[in-house]
Amino acid sequence: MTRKKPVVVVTRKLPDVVETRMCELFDTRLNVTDRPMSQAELAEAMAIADVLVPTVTDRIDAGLIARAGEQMKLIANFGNGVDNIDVTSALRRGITVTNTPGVLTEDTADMTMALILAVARRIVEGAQTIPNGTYSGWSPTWMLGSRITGKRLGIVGMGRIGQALARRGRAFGLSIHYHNRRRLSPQLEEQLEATYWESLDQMLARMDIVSVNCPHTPATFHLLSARRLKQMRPSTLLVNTARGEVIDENALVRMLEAGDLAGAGLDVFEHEPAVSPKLLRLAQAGKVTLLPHMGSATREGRIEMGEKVIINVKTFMDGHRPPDRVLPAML
Ligand code: 8YV
Repeated sequence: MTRKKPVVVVTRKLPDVVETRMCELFDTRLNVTDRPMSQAELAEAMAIADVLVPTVTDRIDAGLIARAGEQMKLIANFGNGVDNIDVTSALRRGITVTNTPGVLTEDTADMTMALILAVARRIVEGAQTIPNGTYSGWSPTWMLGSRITGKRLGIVGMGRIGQALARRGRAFGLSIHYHNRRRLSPQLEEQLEATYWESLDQMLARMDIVSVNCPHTPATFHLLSARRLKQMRPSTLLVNTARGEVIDENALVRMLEAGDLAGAGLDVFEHEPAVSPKLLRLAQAGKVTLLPHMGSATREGRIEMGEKVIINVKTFMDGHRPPDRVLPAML
């Protein structure tokens, strides 16, 4: 007897190769238009699906989870961060949640390093002078940025991505400092040549560059609050490729406007996809570099994320524990 294939609803367009394999394995409902689904459409999907495959652009909140059909058993997030999902409500309702860790580590660390370089060396501002016609030739005092080598990099959140950034930072001659919920093992600290700061405030006050690499959880919401941002020196550069919510964005804008912070590179925003008009003005003035949440955007990475989703769904549907189960202790 053939077993009925599980109904899997995928909320956004995924790479073709991923979609094709999902269609072979499951009763997969694709979103060929790639238009983000409304809350009503998500509710309809969750009423019929055995498995939902959402992305960072879907808000799977307690209300939606409460209305999910009895058959709905797995939310297999296409993404590492799960702050778009009310995991506690899902688990309480007996729905397993999985994510896609590991496969976007190196790409996101690359983009973080690229943002650090872009902000410190004014790459975007400089590149724009050629197409906009304001470049008239070299000058000894024009477009000067800050040297990277020899500076101190403070990493807020020393998980996989933080560690991958630390390795890149070392190669660029930065000295590595970090703050994390848990201190790394002495061996790993030695390998990364990293200095641990139990006090985030104290670390912030001493860094030349600060990079946010922690997930957004209730405990990290506005971790870089107005008070904490003020600990930083006016020469400090701040980079965020994690989640906008970790920084009090209004407070950050005020500091940049006042010249209390030298610059910022942001790949994520507090009210994504909306970007504050004040940040746009700061970008026009060359004070911030803004990217459209593209930290993990490589073709290879997206395929590997899809493969992880497939393994999680298949393993779960075969009655085993999926490899990337999200547990309450991780939140
Ligand atoms: C992903 C991300 O592109 O995985 C994450 O947590 O922030 C992104 O890099 C996105 O989440 C896909 O859903």
